[in-house]
Amino acid sequence: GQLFRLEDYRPTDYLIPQTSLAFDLHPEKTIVRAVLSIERREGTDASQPLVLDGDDLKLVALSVNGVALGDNGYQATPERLEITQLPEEKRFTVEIVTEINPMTNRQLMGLYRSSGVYCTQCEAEGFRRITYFLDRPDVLSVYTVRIEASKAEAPVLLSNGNPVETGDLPGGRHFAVWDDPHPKPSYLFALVAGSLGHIADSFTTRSGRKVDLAIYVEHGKEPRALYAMDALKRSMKWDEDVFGREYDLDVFNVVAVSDFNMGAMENKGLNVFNDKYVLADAETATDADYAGIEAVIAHEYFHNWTGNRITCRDWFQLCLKEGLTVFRDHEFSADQRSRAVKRIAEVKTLKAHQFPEDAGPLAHPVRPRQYREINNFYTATVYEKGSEVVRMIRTILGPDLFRKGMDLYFERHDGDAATIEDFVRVFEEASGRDLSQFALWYEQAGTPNLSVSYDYDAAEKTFTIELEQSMKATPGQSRKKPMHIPVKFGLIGSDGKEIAPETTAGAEVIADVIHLRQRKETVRFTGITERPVPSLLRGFSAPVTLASELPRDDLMFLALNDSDPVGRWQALTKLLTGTLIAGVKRVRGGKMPVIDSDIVDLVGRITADETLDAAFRALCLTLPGESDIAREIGNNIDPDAVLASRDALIKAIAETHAGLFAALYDTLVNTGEFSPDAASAGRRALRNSLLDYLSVAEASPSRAAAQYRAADNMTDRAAALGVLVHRFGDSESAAEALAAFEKRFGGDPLVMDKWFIVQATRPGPKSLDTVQALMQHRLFSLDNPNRARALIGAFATANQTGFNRADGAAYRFFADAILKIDGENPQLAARLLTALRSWRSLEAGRREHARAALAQIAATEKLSTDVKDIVERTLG
Ligand code: BAL
Ligand code: ZN
Repeated sequence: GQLFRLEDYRPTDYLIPQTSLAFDLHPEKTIVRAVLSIERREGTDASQPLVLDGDDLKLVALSVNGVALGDNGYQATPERLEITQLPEEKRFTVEIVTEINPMTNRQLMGLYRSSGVYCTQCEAEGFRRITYFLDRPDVLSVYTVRIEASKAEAPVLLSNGNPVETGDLPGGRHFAVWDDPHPKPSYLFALVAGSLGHIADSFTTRSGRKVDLAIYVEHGKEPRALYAMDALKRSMKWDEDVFGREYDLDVFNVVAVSDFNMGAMENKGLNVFNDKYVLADAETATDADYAGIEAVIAHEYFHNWTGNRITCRDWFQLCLKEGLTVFRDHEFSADQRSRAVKRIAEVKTLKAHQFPEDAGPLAHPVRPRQYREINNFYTATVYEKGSEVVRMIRTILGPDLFRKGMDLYFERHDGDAATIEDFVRVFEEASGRDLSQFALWYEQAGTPNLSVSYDYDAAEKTFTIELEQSMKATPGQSRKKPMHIPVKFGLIGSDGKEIAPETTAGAEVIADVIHLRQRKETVRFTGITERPVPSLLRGFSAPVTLASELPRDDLMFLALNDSDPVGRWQALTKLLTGTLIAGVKRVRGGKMPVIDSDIVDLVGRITADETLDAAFRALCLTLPGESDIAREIGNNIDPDAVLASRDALIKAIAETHAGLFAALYDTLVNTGEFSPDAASAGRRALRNSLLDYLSVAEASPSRAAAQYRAADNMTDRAAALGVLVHRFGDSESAAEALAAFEKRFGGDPLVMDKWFIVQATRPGPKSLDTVQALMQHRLFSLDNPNRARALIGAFATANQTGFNRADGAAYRFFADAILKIDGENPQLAARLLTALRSWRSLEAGRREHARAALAQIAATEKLSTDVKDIVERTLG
């Protein structure tokens, strides 16, 4: 594949101010007539050809200013249309007719069919699979769209913007016309046509514009869209209240489809969703599903301003819209739920997905400087670390100057295709601060490590913190410059209260933030009358790893006393990780892990503390996962030893606290009707973590089997099933629950994904056989992204011992599956393949098996650009 580089950016010679599209929809032969008003840019003359992008297109007709072009006026291939015979005028019209086949489109890019519904996905470069176009985000156009289809097959006809006209046509066909007044790049184009049910509602914006809202779903699933609608209205209100952003069209439509590569897509006025992020009710969705729906509905809605009104100049700037919009959806969820619990969940996600990316062969800056396949850059780094960078800007500036900068961004760049430089500049201007060093966060890949040491001088009453930052080399970046790292901190006295120093000297300290800018800096606090316990990186104020020489007693103290819940959780996690890693070492030496009874006690104390949020206690009770432990170990990983160490600690905690846990389990039982609110979800989360411990203590599946039978909601049902399959997989109870689940939900593939996932993630080497058998299940299909992710994706990313079987059999199976998927859907195949990105940190035997599987993929002929790019970078 071709290498695209940021420094090669240059604007187009031609613009397309207006685009008129007419679709004549037929399953296997859809005709697209595109009328493009073209404008030649100042300084370009008619000898400069107009070169349009295509992908797998068939040109049917081409004319310029109404006159058909002869063969010598253009050159067309499926990938490119070059028009050389052009008029002298500055403005002219090009009319292009293409023929496409939605039925055979299994890449799910461009126009395709999902369960009989026509739908589109154009980001990043799918529009060129519909018609020839300047398919890049800096070409903004006003679209009018006419859709014609069989009325029986597609009674619903939707596109971007506002509805203009509908009518019947001869032959059982009908049409609709949509007009979107807001200039937009082609990646935001959307069309949906099919037989769908819907729910309708409305929202009145603060300036009084009444917006009709609708969510379209498969017939019969309408009630399952009600929560998404509620989340949408809350999002619209929140963006007005918190960012001053109002919606700008008469309608806002959301459509749920069952075949979708991404979570959802923010097309202007017509968001298309993976049905996983729309459909929910107590019977079929877990609390995590509800939270996911709320977040994704909000995310796509928020893109209307951060992404659509202000878009990206080029795809290198992807984080301009994605990092910012993730930050906005995080803040929304924090306001709707528990802020602390939400923040801890974000930190867990970042560490689980982004840190390994930053530490491995696929590491890239938040704003990459080069790519071969842009689809491979919709990553945790661009999204999650991109959001952390925006959060740090707010931490550095404070909320008021941050809002002032955002207001300036919207005011100055509305209607623009902007860059990261534009974004950083508005905050510099709003605050008068110099953010040039801070901007390195966009340029340098890798996770900075902070080494911290402390010194208390009782005679001088001074407390000194020494901070040193370092960063490992990443692909293409061997030497790194020091970064501007905002370290939020507190000094805690023995009474648990914050100590306010008299003076500070050394590194800049503003309020409760240390601004680390040099490689090594010292902060000296005076007037400190007792040795304080420092809490560093409160709220996880920067995406860094922290190597602190804090003694164990201080960590214990912080886990119980830090006023920052994130700080408490970080201290506890540090203690747990330390003891778990010590256990792994012993297991590998053929010994039993030594149980640290202080830590076991600590977990009990936090669990029993009724003053704490149930959701927070559930987070504390959930030990670092196997992949978290592996990541902290860093190299020479033996996943079996990791599992053994973790299970030993779970058993010790479970047996020590069985009485407390059993009593708490009973008091947390659901009473009354199911509600997905955060407090109720928190109680369920705590009760379900207790279920796992109690089942281990009781060494019996009975409690989980009883919970499974009694459950009146999916959260409790799925949790019970998880315990049965993961802890007692060979038992009658597990088999019965699996059969009952299949009987109850076998008609609903989306719900059955949970059934695939729970089996794919059963620890141990036998799970490979299970996964292979499930590939033959009547509901399974490698062709559907949700199914493939549920079985293959969950197995590869969430089953450390099963996937990393010592004999390498699972890697070989995985490589075969990736190659099969690549034949249909390269984007999906490439994404799944990233599961092998940390192969170099495995112990030698597994490492060699993983390398061989990657090499087998790399040696295959006819790989997609997507998979080729990932496999080559992964092998390095
Ligand atoms: N723009 C792709 C899907 C999303 O991030 O919203
Ligand atoms: Zn997004």
